[in-house]
Amino acid sequence: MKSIQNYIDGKFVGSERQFDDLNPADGTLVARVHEADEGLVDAAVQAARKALTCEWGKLPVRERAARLHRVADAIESRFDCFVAAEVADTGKPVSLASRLDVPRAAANFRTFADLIKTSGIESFQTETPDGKNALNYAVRKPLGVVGIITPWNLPLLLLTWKVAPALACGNAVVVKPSEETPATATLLAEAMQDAGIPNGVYNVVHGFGRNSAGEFLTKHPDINALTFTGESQTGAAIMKAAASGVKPVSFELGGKNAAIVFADCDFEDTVNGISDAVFLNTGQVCLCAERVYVERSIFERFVKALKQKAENLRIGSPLDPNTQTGPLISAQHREKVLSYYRLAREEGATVVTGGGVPHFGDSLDRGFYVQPTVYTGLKESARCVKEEIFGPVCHIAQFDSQEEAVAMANDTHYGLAASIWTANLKRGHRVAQQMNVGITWVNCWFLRDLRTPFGGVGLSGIGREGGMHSLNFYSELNNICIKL
Ligand code: NAD
Ligand code: 6OH
Repeated sequence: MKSIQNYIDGKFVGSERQFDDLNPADGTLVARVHEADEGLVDAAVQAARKALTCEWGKLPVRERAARLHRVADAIESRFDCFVAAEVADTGKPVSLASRLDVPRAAANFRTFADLIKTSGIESFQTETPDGKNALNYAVRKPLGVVGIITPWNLPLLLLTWKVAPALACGNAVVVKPSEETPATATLLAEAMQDAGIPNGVYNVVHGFGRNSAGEFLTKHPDINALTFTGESQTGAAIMKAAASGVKPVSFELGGKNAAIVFADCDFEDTVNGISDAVFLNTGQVCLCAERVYVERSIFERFVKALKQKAENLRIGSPLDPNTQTGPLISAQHREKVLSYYRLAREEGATVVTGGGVPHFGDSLDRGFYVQPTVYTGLKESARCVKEEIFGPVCHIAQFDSQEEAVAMANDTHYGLAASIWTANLKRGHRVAQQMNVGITWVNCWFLRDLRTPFGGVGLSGIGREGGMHSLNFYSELNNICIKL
């Protein structure tokens, strides 16, 4: 049986306590995972502290950047291993892991390696009261040891989105991947070794949240900052842990994202775009649109077209290159999604399509699949319209005026992403600027430029990462004022 170990100070470390890593496509055992106890988490933090004062802390920036490019090379040279590990852990289609997750992991390292070499810092010539001058400039220093906690939906993509800028800024990290998807974090350790990243710079501890590696890491006094992607409630718990040491936090949390479709949109492109926005990764992307607002004159036509898209999605084995939709991550998450499918009916939804579990007649029936689902007819106050479901499901409502659409889209405690679909770009700009979110796409969705600010407002997070925003979070600036 395959086993997945912790990675501490350059060594793979086992532990007596182990837990199962299951394949969501058929419920089979992928590996036994070694859970880090408090002692191992402490060893990882201490290894990271030591690494800061050794070789890594002294490397010139260009050499640090070169090694991060080598991490990207190492990911690319192990491309098939990363894809296989991510597919087995998440159940996502092999086509998706190959085109999104693994290439993005390499791109994350390349982007921040290049950025740290080329980024400047502001300076000011300051007039002084005695009629002379002073020069102000800032220097960038690492934060220290960064604790990184990540979820299961895009495990390698989201982990490297934080590890890459943290290392580019000269920090050492301890990462705690989701208990559901531990494999690629440990595989990344091998890429780190190939790339000559010194021992202790990248450490992995496996385990759960409360009373396990996640909580031990967030409470550890020698962590200097915490960055987290996951549920809003978990963010609140981590914030409490960070409060006692007044540690900086960066949070990318949940969403209940809206898409607004105007009658003048390019109909076919929009149906394709919304289909992706609702169903990609079986709806398990924080950016997914679970609320779709469509202008009345095209409402019926749009609902029909999205129904057809949902029914034509090829659901099946993640290993089949033609599969478009895999299972949900776990039996527990499927129960959560199905509870919303039941609730939608109770709340008076019209089931346009789906709402249940598909049947395959083979081993996939033991997997955690649900049908892609579209609802209409719910009140805006319905729980299914208010709460994040995190499955392949959306509710479509109609609107008459732009103002009404904007008001409905913004009527949420979340505020991660929105998308606007219209041929009228003037309106696209106007509506986009009224969205109460961190990211708005016009005539596209999840189109990423890694230099742009990424994050959410309200329950969707704190802070922004991406480009300079990441460098600013993962470093401290020391402003130096020199009287001339
Ligand atoms: P989760 O919050 O349950 O778990 C995320 C991580 O936190 C896991 O590693 C888990 O072990 C750890 N954890 C849980 N409780 C903890 C605690 N008390 N202390 C320390 N660590 C703890 O999230 P999930 O179910 O893995 O992921 C799904 C959620 O993540 C959804 O809400 C989704 O919207 C959100 N998400 C947000 C973004 C974003 O960029 N905004 C991206 C991906 C996922
Ligand atoms: C959430 O599930 C997706 C987050 C995506 C990113 O953080 C990114 O950088 O693209």
